[in-house]
Parts: sequence; structure tokens; C-alpha cells
Amino acid sequence: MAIKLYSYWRSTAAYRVRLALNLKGLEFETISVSLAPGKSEHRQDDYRSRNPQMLVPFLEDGEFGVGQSQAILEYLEETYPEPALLPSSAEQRAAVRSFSSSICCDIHPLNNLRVLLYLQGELDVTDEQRDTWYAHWIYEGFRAAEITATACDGPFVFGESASFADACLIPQMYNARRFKVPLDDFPRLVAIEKHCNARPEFQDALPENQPDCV
Ligand SMILES: N[C@@H](CCC(=O)N[C@@H](CS)C(=O)NCC(=O)O)C(=O)O
Repeated sequence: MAIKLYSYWRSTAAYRVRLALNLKGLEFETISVSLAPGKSEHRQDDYRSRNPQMLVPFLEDGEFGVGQSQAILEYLEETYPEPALLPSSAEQRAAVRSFSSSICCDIHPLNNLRVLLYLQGELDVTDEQRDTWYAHWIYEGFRAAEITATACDGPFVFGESASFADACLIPQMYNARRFKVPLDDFPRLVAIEKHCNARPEFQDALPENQPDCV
């Protein structure tokens, strides 16, 4: 199989890429890189030589390899354009990328594993304080996402077809639920999540449906 995805079942960023691959109908092989404490395979030389950033996901397509989920999504869109996950107009594409970046750049990095480990290990915060931090950044980001998504019609964030925005939102919703962040203030996001998760491309990408899920 030409496409390989270096991934961890619980990785939010890898989940985005799985969604894009599934939505485009692309077959791929999952190569597990465990982030589990005590394993930390992403920090070992073998993986580091492939991806010096020591983060998952990393995508290989034949001889070509690239990390960073947003770069991977853009690569897939340019290389396998159908079905499109970006709209046809420059304005709409910018809107989709803006929404996606608000999740990938303004929510997720603050709640990433290494940040949480730093909070607990170096700054000695309690589990409760860690969870408050986690929920805070999701809540802040989702407030804006809810307003943007409510301004659009259709079952997906930006209308009648799935886009990068849905591939970025749904994993973050999964995380919010995992950390028991209340979602009552985000009815539009919850409705989009319900619609998406009823579809096989989204079901197949769920963390619990990954081969390395423990
Ligand atoms: N900006 C990166 C973020 C990648 C990332 O943070 N991956 C997480 C899993 S979701 C990871 O590998 N964490 C390992 C760590 O924090 O040490 C992307 O979008 O791909």
C-alpha cells in the first residue's frame, strides 16, 4: 500500500488525517507510534529519524513524507483532489482554513500531551487544575466555532459537504467529551458531530476503531 500513516489511536491530529483519507476514499496502512507514557515511541530514534518533530501524525506517500496534520491535509487535497475537502472559491477556502486553524492552532496545542505533562510534572498542578485548563481552552475556542458554524447552513460546518473544518472539529469534539467538557452551549457543533458520526468515513476514523486501540 502506497500511503502509510504513522499514528496513535488517541491522537487528535492523526484523527484529522484519518478523516481526510477516509473522506477521499484513499486506502492507507496505519503504523502505530505509541504515545503512551512508558512507551513514548514518538521520542525514540527510529521515529525521530523519520519525523524530527517527534509528533504524530506523519504521512508517507511512496517516497514522500510529511508531518503536521494541516500540511498533510493540504498535500492530500492537492494530490488527490476528488472529492474536494475545500470549496471552490478563494473566499470560502479561506473561511474553511480559518475555522480549521482556530482548532488546530488555538485549541489543540494548549491541550497537547506534552503541555499537560509539563503542567503536571514541572508546574505541579493537580488533576483538577489540569482538567480546568483543558476545558477552558476548548470552551474558548468552541464559543467562536459555534458562532461561525451557526452562520452557515447545512449538515456540515460549511454546508452540504464535508471539508477540512469537519475533519478538524470532530476530533476536538471527541476530546471534549473525553475530558467531560460540557457542550450545552454548542448545539450547532453537537448537531454537526451527530451528523458526521453517523457516516462510515467518520465511524472508521474513531479512535476506538483503530488497530492500536487498547
Ligand atoms: N501541530 C501538530 C500537532 C501534532 C501533535 O501535537 N500530535 C500529538 C498527538 S495529537 C503528539 O504527537 N503529542 C506527543 C507529545 O506531546 O509529546 C499537527 O497538527 O500535526
